[in-house]
Amino acid sequence: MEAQIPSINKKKNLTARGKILAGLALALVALIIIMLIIIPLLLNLGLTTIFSDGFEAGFSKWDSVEGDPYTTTYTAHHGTHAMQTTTDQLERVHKTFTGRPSVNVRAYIEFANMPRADGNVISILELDSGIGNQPNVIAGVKNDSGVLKWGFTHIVGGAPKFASWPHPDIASWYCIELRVALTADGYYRELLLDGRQILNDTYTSANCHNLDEVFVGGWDKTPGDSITTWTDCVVVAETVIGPEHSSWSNGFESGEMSAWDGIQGSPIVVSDMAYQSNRSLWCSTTEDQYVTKLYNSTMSADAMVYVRFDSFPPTDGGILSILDLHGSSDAPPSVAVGVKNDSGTIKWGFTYQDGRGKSFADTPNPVLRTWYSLELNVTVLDSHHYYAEIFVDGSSVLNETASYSLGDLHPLNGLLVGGFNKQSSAVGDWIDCVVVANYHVGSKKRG
Ligand SMILES: [Ca+2]
Ligand SMILES: [Ca+2]
Repeated sequence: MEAQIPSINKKKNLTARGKILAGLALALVALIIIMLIIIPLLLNLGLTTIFSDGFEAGFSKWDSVEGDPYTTTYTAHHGTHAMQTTTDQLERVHKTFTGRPSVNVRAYIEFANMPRADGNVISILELDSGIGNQPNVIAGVKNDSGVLKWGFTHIVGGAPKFASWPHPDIASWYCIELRVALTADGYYRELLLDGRQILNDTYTSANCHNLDEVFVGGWDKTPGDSITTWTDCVVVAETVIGPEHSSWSNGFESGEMSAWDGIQGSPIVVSDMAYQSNRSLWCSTTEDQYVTKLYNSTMSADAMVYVRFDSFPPTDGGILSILDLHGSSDAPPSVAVGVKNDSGTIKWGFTYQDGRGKSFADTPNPVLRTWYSLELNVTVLDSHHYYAEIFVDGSSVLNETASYSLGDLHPLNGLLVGGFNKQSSAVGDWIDCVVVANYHVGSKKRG
């Protein structure tokens, strides 16, 4: 009798195996059906990007090349190659795609030199319709009575137009984007820097057709005005593309400060204290002690550090600044973040702001000999307004929109880190894991 039990079990096992196989088959069919649904959806999502190229494989992705542009490893925004043009002639690459009513083209561009004389221009991006050449919008830079301006350098049947702010400069990568979209009676054109609009208008024009051509490079109408440019990271899409994420970081692990562009006072790299790995920067601020770094120009920057206090400002009203983000050559906006002794309570806050007084958060309150992640975001909103926000350990503790009236604001490209703007007797702090980026960094765990 007992011998039958295994055979019954065997039958049961076979039945169970059959059920499992049937289940697997059903799961497989379901998976295939799901994939058949999802893959076209994913392809549809991908349709917003029409074309992209970073010049890592010559000009193989482009339909045609005019003049003598070439790919170089001299500089690159991403990867190892960029396109170089040296233009007193037409030097550009061209691509045709399926026509659409609205198209954006974004590229990173760096100028070695600029239009030299009043009225001279250089063109860098073009979107147009191959049918009848309407619309035809070209973006670039003009020398306007000695002031360099981004704008629409040329338009068939219409006037060029330039943004009064902000101004391009040499030796910095710019994320410049041109958008053209058909309207009921013409088209809309827009110029964006780092994904932020700097110039736009609408243009009335009959006989407009879908946009189906893009040109990228350096060309202008001024003979003898030889201008070298580097272009990289071209994307053509149906929506706003914006900037690529980019960042720079330093944790003082080399033992010195050669990765930094400047040193003020005498901060030192120490090996007996670190948030991450073995070393950090010690700033014993009987004087201003800090390190400085220049990064690529951006309309929005985040700086994040880990900071640990050895001592706080001992007297009421005393301040210690730790981080500052600012424009080129200390241009506005300049925003500093640190701590203040407010009637015996230590508070995080803005220790300095162009166009705005100091302000501090009631909570949270820092304590001594604890590592904090401290992040500052500054975003230039327009020529006279910027936004600033402070994050401690990943949480927002204070934010303000500030108005600046003493001239124009600049895109950001400077960082200052350490112990400075001290308004009381000696205090000290350690700094580690510095990151400056064009996106929100957020606190990271000790690694
Ligand atoms: Ca590249
Ligand atoms: Ca370190």
